[in-house]
Parts: sequence; structure tokens; C-alpha cells
Amino acid sequence: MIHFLSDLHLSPDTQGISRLFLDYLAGEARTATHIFILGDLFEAWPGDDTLDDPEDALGRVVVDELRALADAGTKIAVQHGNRDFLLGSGFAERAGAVLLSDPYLLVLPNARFVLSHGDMLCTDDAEYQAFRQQVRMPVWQQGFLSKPLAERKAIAAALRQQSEDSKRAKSMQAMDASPAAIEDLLRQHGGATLIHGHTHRPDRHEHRVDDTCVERWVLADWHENHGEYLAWDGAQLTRHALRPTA
Ligand code: LP5
Ligand code: MN
Repeated sequence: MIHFLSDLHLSPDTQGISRLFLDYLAGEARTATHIFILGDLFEAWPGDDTLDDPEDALGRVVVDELRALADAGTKIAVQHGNRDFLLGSGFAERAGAVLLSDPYLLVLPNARFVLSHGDMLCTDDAEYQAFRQQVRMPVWQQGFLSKPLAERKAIAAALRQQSEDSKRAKSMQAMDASPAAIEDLLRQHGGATLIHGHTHRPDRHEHRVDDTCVERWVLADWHENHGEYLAWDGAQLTRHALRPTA
């Protein structure tokens, strides 16, 4: 089995989600040969030195449990989301994971998947795309990461608030993947099934690209009492719900 999941937004404020995820890592994830985490594993990631922050144990707990899963034989791949695009080699090494490009083409014996967080597809949201372009520049990231961790955490918190405020003024359509961007990506990856998250609108869509029908699966975001992963068993994709144990 191969699992795909995204948009957990792990934070010390959402302990139910953390518990669901840690239970998943110790349980159902062990039956997977590979898990692909397609972005926004964390609510905000101000840099890998957060793993040495005495005030924040969550990152350490998560990397330790990811590492235990990797040591038990499951391969772990992580893509950047718009909240945790600063996950770096320090995180990956400690978690026993590999960081994937976005998009990433996964070629299997009888299927091809194109994997993306999904924020790059929201091209009608020009404000966000300008922000994204800026913060994905290595030189910008070096400058940001050279600030003290406490300052970066404060900036991240301010940006989260600003993001919630700015979203109120945006249309639902602007915050969804745009048809043109989807079509371009599907065409570039000739017929591969697209799997992405970010929009928090779990669904299965069919797109016609150059007379071929191509599937697009949108992953679910996680909540305090509900998580979800998509599983590929070699023949089909199915959604699996995760619920808290009593
Ligand atoms: O995340 P979500 O779901 O609320 O909304 C996203 C887009 N917002 C973001 C911003 C993040 O939420 C902020 C958290 C980042 C934490 C990172 C950690 C540390 C790095 C911080 C360094 C910058 O991604 C939102 C989209 C929405 O998805 C739907 O697709 O609409 O886009 C925005 O809200 C962005 C605004 O439209 C534009 C913001 C301009 C801010 C200008 C500041 C310039 C940078 C200054 C850096 C100090
Ligand atoms: Mn996202």
C-alpha cells in the first residue's frame, strides 16, 4: 500500500490532530511501503532549528515518530506546503524522510501520479502567488532564517493572522485550483493522475485533456476528530478515515 496525506497543520493548539497522526504512524502507516505527505504537515514551520526549541516539543515528537516508522521499513516522502515550505535537510535527516519537489511525478509499475501540495495551482489568487514567489527564493529564505527563532515565530504568527484576514476578502473561486493551471499540469504530465491538497475540498474530479480523461484527487485537511489518507493498493485509490480511539 502507498498512502497519500496532507494538510494536517500540526500545532501545539490542536492536540487531537497530533494524537490522530501519532496513532496513525504507529498503526496503519506500518502497513504501507511508502507514505507521501503532500505539504502542510505543520501549521507553521519557521526553520529546522525549531527542533531544538525547548518551548516546542511537537516538532521533536513528530520527527522521532516518523523516524521510528522509517526504521520499521516504511519509506517517507514529504513535500513542502505553504505553511511549512521551510522544512529543510535538518528535518528530513532527523525524520528519516526525503523532501520531494513540487510537482513530483511518481511512476509505478501500472500507474503514474503527479503529486503537488496544490497552492501552485491557485493561480487566480495573484496576491498569494506574488507572496509565494518571494518566500520561495533561496536568497529571501537565507535572510529570513538568519533572524532569531523568536522573531521568525512572531513573523509567522503575524502572517497567519494576515492570511486569515485576507482570505475573508477573496472569492472561493480564487482560492481554488484554477482550471487552466490544472490543465497545464495534467498536459505536462501526459495522463498521470493528479493528487493534491491545500484547498481543503476533498473530492475526485475528472478532466478532459487532449481527448483523454484524467483523474484529480483532492486530499482532505485534518480535524481534531477526523484524519484521512488516500491509499493506492496497486489497482485503485481509496479514502481511509482515521478516528480517535476512545
Ligand atoms: O495558509 P492559509 O490556508 O491561511 O492561506 C493560504 C495563503 N496564505 C499563506 C500564508 C500562510 O498562512 C502564512 C503562514 C506561513 C508560516 C510560515 C512560517 C515561517 C515563514 C514565514 C515567512 C513569510 O500561505 C493565502 C491563500 C490561501 O492559502 C488560499 O490559497 O489565499 O494567501 C494569503 O493570504 C497571502 C496574502 O494574500 C498576501 C500576503 C502578503 C504578505 C506580505 C508580507 C511579505 C513578506 C514579509 C515577510 C516578513
Ligand atoms: Mn496549504
